[in-house]
Amino acid sequence: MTATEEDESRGAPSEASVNDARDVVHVDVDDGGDHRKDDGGLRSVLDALVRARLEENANGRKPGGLGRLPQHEFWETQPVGQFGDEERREELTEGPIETKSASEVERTGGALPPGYEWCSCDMTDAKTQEEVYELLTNNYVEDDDAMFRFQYSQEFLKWALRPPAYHMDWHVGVRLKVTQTLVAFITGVPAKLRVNGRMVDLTEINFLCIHKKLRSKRIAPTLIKEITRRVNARDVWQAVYTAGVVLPKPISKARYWHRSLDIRKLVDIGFTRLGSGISMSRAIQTYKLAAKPKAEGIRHMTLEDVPKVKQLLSKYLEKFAVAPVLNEEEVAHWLLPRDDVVYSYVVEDEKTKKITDFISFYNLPSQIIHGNTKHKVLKAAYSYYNVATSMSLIQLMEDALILAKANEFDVFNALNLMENETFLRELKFGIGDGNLHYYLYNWRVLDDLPPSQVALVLT
Ligand code: MYA
Repeated sequence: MTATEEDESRGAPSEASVNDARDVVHVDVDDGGDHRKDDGGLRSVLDALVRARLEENANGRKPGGLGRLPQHEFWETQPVGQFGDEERREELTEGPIETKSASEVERTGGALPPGYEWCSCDMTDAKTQEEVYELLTNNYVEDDDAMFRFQYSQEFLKWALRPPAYHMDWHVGVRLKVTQTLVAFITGVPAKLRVNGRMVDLTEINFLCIHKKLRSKRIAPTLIKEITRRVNARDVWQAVYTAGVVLPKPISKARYWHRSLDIRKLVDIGFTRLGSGISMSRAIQTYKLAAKPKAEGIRHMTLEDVPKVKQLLSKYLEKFAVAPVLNEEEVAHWLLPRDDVVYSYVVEDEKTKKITDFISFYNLPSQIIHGNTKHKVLKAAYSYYNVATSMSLIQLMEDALILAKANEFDVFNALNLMENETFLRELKFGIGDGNLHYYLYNWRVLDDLPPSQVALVLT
């Protein structure tokens, strides 16, 4: 734990908790629509058998008997790094795992359960935005104890899903045919990534979500195959994504850290516990911050700053093995301040007019699932990209905390990516309880990367 007086903070909602239930559930999405039939429990019987076999294998009771059963029925069929690759490292090369041509791509989407159909979600349409918002608000990522669930705002979703050159057909939905209710979602946006010195044009995959009543029915692999098909159809063959769950096979494992800004509220809602013998007044004192940032000349980033910020950030990102490659248009999209979505500040040298430092964080609230009338939402700031050249990163990030507090955030979250380890303890962050794994699709990386070599923050 850190030098602060609190115990471990809860991690950001992680999807680990919601993926394990394998039992069959009746489908009833309150829509009056054409429902997929339950299979009378056959699936759970099969699952139990598979589990028993996996346990036997794991316990080594049948050495060499039936051979190894797949631990990941779907992921072991995909062009991704596999567990055990390290044992045949000599035979493998870094880069694409398979090569195909656009002519091999299927022209239509794969089969969905009867009664469901594919759609593309038009994120310029207010009704669609509302539907996506509703699906995610009720069904997206929760923490392991189901206390908090991410609550992306509609403005945030527009920002995250409509970067320059985005494709509407990469915003994939599944609807019930009869009622048109949106019940599942997955998205891709175009991006460029530098990976161990090579440029990769790819898609960033995010917002994989299946309605709670349709879980554990192997719909996720169908969604993933469909977005893969749509991305391949545009001649793009690689993807990057993050997840709390462990899948074949992470290229890196990062951890969330949390800096309390409103300790009273965080304790009230069960996000944080005070260490034994620590009084609230002492904790408040510990986390107290100045009312105003300390850096001279710090101000909001503006449109005119875009070329200079691009230069500063691109140069900084060269240090890392995995980093986004952004043009000016993308810098403007991702980093210009947007009300209640993304906050960005620059430090400008008065004499030279150079931009020397840069701060950014985004606003991702979580619903307090069993919240009371006093507290319904946890307002969390997430560290995005930060560059310090005229001061230490510690000094710069102290200003980030001050600015987040001034904007009424309750907590400031940061991953231990890039050079973040240099300020986390010093600025009284506490370690969270969940990992965030980084993955590449159809791109092999021979050696796992420490999070300090990863400079990609996905929203
Ligand atoms: S991460 C956020 C994920 N979302 C949530 O956690 C929201 C709440 N949970 C849900 O909505 C569901 O539980 C989900 C799974 C949808 C997650 N990434 O249908 P199933 C595998 C990848 O029976 P369900 C994000 O958005 C699982 O290991 N695979 O399961 C990035 C199993 O496969 P295998 C996952 O619980 C997404 C299979 O699915 C994940 O009903 C990146 C079971 O399917 C996960 N987070 O639904 C997606 N969770 O048997 C990959 C479970 O093999 C993109 N699974 O272990 C790949 C690149 C595609 C584009 C390529 C272009 C070239």
